Amino acid sequence: AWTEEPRAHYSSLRMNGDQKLDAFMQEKQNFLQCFPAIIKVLTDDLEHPEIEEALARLKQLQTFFLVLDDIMDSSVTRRGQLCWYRKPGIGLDAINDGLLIEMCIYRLLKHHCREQPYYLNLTELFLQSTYVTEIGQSLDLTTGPHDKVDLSGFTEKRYKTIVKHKTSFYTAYLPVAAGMYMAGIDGEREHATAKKILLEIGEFFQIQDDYLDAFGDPSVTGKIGTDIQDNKCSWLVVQCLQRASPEQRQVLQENYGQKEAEKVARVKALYEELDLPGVFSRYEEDSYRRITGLIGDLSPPLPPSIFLELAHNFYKRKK
Ligand code: GPP
Ligand code: MG
Ligand code: MG
Ligand code: MG
Repeated sequence: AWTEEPRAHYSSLRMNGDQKLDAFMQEKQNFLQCFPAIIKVLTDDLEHPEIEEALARLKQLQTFFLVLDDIMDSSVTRRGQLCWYRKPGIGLDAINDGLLIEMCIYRLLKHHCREQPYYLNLTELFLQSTYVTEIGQSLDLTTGPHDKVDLSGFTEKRYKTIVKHKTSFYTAYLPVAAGMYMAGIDGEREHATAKKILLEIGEFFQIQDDYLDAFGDPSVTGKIGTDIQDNKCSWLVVQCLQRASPEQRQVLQENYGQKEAEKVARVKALYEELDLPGVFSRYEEDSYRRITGLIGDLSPPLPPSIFLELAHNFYKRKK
């Protein structure tokens, strides 16, 4: 429980790299052990045998934002496999699958938490997270349309707005806020404090995601980058524009937002010319320092270890 000393978290902060990996693998193992029970709750509907086929399909459960995001981003792989919509015989039926997985959130909440005092708060939190994420996804899509490259739209301010909505809220605030509600911490002040730090951590997470999209190793990240082809308002393009000469800006204008491999390679070469990997490295250090500073100012009942652990897990990740 949140109100108790979270011993596991404190101790993991003192672990070395290998021990941390073991602890992480163990947590992952624990989660995977629960997974069959989750699937069972969702798919054992003995009263309605006529929908059995639809429920059987759910056994291949994936996260709903990502199933839908991969369609919108024309992505190829996710978690080392073909994206769900690219699997033979699936195609755009994946839209319904994504929506169905979304509803599983509320079926699980009802099944496990209906009698709990925090049921309404949790339900509202998930609904609000979906709304905020969809607003962010909408900005993400319209800032980088398929048919027109308008570099003047790729500003730092727009970038931060997109990321706060499409990623930070559901990736960082949602899981911690859910734990807070379950531990009976439902005060506005505590949630505002937690949100401030978590939205920063979430921004850090998406900036890494954008960096890895161009410079990560797909065999490690499990996904092939698409941001350059997709004309995305990525952190890299925003940084590139801040540093580019008029000639370099012209190179970007001619090569960004197009699917040809040589144009994508030209954009990546420009990113290298401007040393964006070095810029990212320095940003990563600065941001980590700022986040740990914010965490250091926390007061009870919010335990710093939860936030530190999250920051540690994201920092220098390769996937
Ligand atoms: C991350 O963007 C944001 C999401 C996955 C939210 C999607 C929201 C929907 C309403 C569907 P991204 O496209 O950079 O992620 P990735 O790199 O993992 O594809
Ligand atoms: Mg995507
Ligand atoms: Mg996307
Ligand atoms: Mg991405």
